[in-house]
This record gives sequence, C-alpha cells and structure tokens, in this order.
Amino acid sequence: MDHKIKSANEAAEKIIEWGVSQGLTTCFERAEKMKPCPIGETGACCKVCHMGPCRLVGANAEEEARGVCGANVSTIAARNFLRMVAAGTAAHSDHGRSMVLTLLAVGEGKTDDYSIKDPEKLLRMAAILEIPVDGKEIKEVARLVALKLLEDFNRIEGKLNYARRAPQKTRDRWKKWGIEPRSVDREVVEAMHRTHMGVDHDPDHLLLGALKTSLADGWAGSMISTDVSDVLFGTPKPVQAQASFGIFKEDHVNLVVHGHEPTLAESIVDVVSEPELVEYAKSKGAKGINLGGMCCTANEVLMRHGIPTSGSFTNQEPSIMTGLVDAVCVDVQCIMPAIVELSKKFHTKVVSTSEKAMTKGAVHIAFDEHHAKESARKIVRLAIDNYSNRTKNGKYVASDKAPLIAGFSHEYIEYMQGGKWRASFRPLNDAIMAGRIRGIVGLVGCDNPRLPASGYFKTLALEFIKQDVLVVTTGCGAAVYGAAGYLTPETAREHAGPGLQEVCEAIGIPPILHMGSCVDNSRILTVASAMAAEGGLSDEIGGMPAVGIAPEWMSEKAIAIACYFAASGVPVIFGGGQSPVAASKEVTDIMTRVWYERFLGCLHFEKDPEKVISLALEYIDKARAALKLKKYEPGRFGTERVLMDMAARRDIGKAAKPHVGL
Ligand code: NFS
Repeated sequence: MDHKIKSANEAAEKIIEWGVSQGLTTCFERAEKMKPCPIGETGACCKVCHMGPCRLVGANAEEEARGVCGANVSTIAARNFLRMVAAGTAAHSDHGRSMVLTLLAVGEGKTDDYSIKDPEKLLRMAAILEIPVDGKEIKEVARLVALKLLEDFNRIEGKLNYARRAPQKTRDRWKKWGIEPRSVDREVVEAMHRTHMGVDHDPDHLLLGALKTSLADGWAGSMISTDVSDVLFGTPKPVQAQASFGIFKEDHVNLVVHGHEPTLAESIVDVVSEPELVEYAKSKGAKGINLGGMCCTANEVLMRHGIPTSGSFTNQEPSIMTGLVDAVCVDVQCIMPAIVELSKKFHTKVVSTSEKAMTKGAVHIAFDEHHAKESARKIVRLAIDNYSNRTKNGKYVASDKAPLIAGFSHEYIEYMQGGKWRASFRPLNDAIMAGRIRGIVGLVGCDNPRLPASGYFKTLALEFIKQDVLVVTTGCGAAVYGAAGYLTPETAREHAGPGLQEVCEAIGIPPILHMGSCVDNSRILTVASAMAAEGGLSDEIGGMPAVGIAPEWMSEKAIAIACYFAASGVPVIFGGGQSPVAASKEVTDIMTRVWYERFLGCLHFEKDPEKVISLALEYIDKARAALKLKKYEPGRFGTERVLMDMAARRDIGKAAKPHVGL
C-alpha cells in the first residue's frame, strides 16, 4: 500500500491535491499535522475527574503506574472503552428512537407526510412483539408496534423485546454472563455511572458492561431503526445506481443529503420531482434538480431509491471542492464541522436541520417530521436559489463515477435464494458446507484519513473474494466499494475465486453485497440468526465461519457495533490505527481470549492488513473444522443442492403467494 497517497479513491485524491494547490485543507492535511496523543491513543489517559487528567506511562506502567485515585491502566483503559461504547450506542439508538417516533406519528394520524410502505413487514414485527392484529387497521397496528418498540428504549427492568430474535443458544450465553440488556437508556446511563470516578474498577466487569450496553444497540436501537425505516420507506431490493463525484451534474441544481436519519432525506426524495420545484429550478437556468447522498444517509436513499452517492466519510470535503454542490443538507453524526468553513470558499450552503446538531455558520432550517415535506421544500428551494451563485471554482471530472448494485436487505437475500415460494437460507448454508463459499466477512465501518483512505477496504475485499469468501458491507465501506466499481456482478467474474464466482453467477449478484447504512449492520445479525435457524452450520451465531472487520474505523459507533457482534458470537477485527486499549495487556487479553471462550466472538485490533486477512481466514477455517465441514480447497466442492437460477425462480414465482415468514 502506498502510504504517500492520501486517499486510495483516485477521484478523491485528484481533488485533494488540487485543493492543496489552492491552499485549501482537508481532513487529510489536518491528520498529518495533528498527530494522535500517544497516551490517550492507547487508552492510558484518564480524564473522568479533575484530579487529573492522569497519564499512566513508563516502562512498567501496567504494573506500577496509578492515577491520583489509585486506578491502574487496566481500569482506565476499560473505563474509556465502555464510555466509547455508551456514546456509540446512544448515537445509533437516538436515531432509532426518532424512527419509532415517526412511526408513532403515522399511527396516531399526526402526519400525512409519511405512510406505511411495507405493511407486511409491520405485521411481521407485530408478530415478533406478540401484538394481536386481527381486525385492526394498519395505522392502529403501527401505533401499537411503535409504543411497544419504545419500551426497548426506556424499560427500567426486564429484557429487550427484540432480543428474542437472537438464537436461543446465543441468548443463553448472554444470560450466563449477565449481559442481557434491559433497555437502551438504562444501559447507557448505567455505563456512564459505572465509569464515573470511583465506581466500577474491575476491567473484566467493565468490559462485560460494554458488551451489555452494545447489545442494546445491536438488538434494539439499530435493529429497530432498520426495521422501522423499512416499514416507513420500503424494504430495499436490488437497485442500480452510481457512485463518486461524477454523480454531480454541471447543468443541474445539486443537492446533497448527508448524515444518518432517513426521515428528512426521504421527504426530499418525495418533493424533489414536484413540478413546481422543477419549474422553479428551470426558471433559474438549471435543467433540473439532482439529488445525491453522502455517508449513511446516502446508503439509506441509495438502498431504497437508487439515489447516487458521492461517497464515504472522507469524501465530504472533496464533494464540496467539486464546486458543483449548491447545498449540503445535514442532520446528525459524522458531519465534519470543517465543511462549513470550506463551503465559504465555494458557493455551497451547508444546511443544518436537527435541533440536536448545530454548527456555527451553517444555515439552520429546523426539520419537523410532522411537517416534513414543508421543511424539505424549503431546503430544495434554498439549493435552487443558490444555483446562480455558482462560480467556475472547483475540481470536477464528469467521468469519475462507477455503476453499482445496492439494496441487499436480509429479506431480499432470503428471497434471492429461492424466490417467493421457497425463500430460505438453505442454498447459502449448503454452499458454505460444500466449500463453494469458504465463509462470510463483513467489511464495514468508516474510512479514515490517517490511512490511505479506502485503501485497506479495497485490498481486503479483493483478497477475500479471491479466496471464495462472500463479503457483505455497510456504512462507509459500502460507499467505498461503490465508488471503486466493486458492487457489480462483473466483479465476481474478474476477481472472485471459482466457488464464489459460481454462486454469484447462478444468482446474478455481486460478490460484495451492499446491505445498507451502519444501523443496518443489524441486517447482518438477522441473516446470521436465520442461517443458524436453517441448520447445517452452527445452531447459534457463534461458531459460524464468519468474521466482522472494520479496516479503517474511527467512530465510537464502530466500537459499539464491534462489541455487539462480539457478544453475539462473531470474531471482529479492527484494522488501521492503534488499539484504544493497547496500554493494557489485561484488557487486550479479555477482549480477545476471554470473550472468545465465553461468547465465540471477540475483538482484535490489528494494524497490518496482511495479518487482518490471515487472522480472519484462521477464524473461518477454525469454525469450518469445528463444524466438521469439508476443508476449503479452491475449486473443489462437496455435493450440495443446486442454487436456483433466475429462470427456475421465475417459474416458482408464478405460483407464489406473498412471503410473510421471518
Ligand atoms: Ni458508520 Fe455512518 Fe461512515 Fe463511520 Fe460515520 S457515516 S454510522 S460511523 S464514518 S461508517
């Protein structure tokens, strides 16, 4: 990997270098200038009280160093880590709660701007939540489901309703180790309490707290967010779209939706083609209005509507530097404050919309889900009004874009393996058992300006698919693969090993499946649970030949995700930079060895991409051996059922009734 490049996204690299020539700085130059504090970076700095900050350094720091209160390195590193998990859980789950409140508003008839787009999914959720639906109107079902879901956010005692979606054996492990979460709020508050000065000091106990808190994220906050978004906006199925900076159109008004919650973005999708707005754009000299996405909001509207994405986290500044963005509309999370300053060097307007998230210098248009379309129209008008302020300043190459296929919801992954009538995970399990697919790797999370951004993602994906490992992706990783042109069926032909290639060609899918935004990592939990229920592999999530990897992670949300996968039974490897618990061998040992013994999942921090690959394959092959599956050998498969091709599925589909099973 060439460490001199800033971004391994070639189009981004051109823009960043152009920016440098213009005296503009981006996160890449700031990352070079701002070296991480070597003490805080490894988890050895404690600033939870004002006797410190205490920095526990020195040759024998782990044995001898103590903070003013007497806390040792392991306590401090574990406490810092738990706080990261609490923050990540809070972020995903606050987003999830907003979705539920929108569903409630629909159910109570308090908004006409949203409706129930997937009533079947709502009914399936009602069944999981044991809500009787007979004779009830769909809006009433929505109201009852929303009220029930809210319990998972603020229950004081008891267990998550949604935890019942996990395999029994997985839940048994949670029970045994005392990490069954009660609710999002309860666990986040308790995590903050336990990490206050002078409360919880046992690293193992603190880290169990991290797992417990994270499970409230994975199996409630995030999973609820995904489900409710599908109900309100439609469950994704494959769509074609495009990615990278070439999605902007020189003769159109370009509006970018950036952030996380799909509510506002969906309203913008709804209004952007309204004749009055299109006419208004034309009256200002534009040929039309072009909507694009950024970060996870992009994934939400890409999965459901094929709205193109300008890219991942590190592409937000280069997007503005194209000079073509008339407005960026943001809500919450992963929005660099730097874009407001940068936008002033161009004509771009940054519009904040959430009462929770303001940046000085941005235009604020408050978004209210009860009057969603009204807010959306205001924002579109603002972008149109700004079109005529465009200058020639910017670096843009129209051909910098790639085609992609996204939209692999867990429902569609099930459907694609047999059509409506025989949808199941049997073919996937069979392909794994036969060694046609060696295992599954989730390549997810942020891209990072401290690395050649997006480079590790690309290296890892190509190596895994070559080794017949099916890749699933979400979040900024998915945007990276979109911009790289990897999310196409042709990638299987060009880069996948023989077994994976055969599977991809039989179904007509890419070897890297775009499963959505970061909260949609919950879709991967659902797939893993369905694979366990299908039989033939492990009967719990743990023990599957599957690994999660966040090669370039940077956010606290990524840490929360890693923990809920680890607690659910998936080994997770974080690549890129330093381990945030490197200062403590004890904490590192608990997260790797001890967690694996208890949960069959764990968390490694590994900087070297080669080692990330070998460690992941080691876990996959170890799981295959423990399940007594055929040893993986490229090009040599065992006997198995044949995957159904498109024609066979169409025939079955003709006689099909709607699929309502889980
Ligand atoms: Ni995920 Fe989405 Fe991207 Fe990282 Fe941020 S956008 S929630 S945290 S940077 S993947």
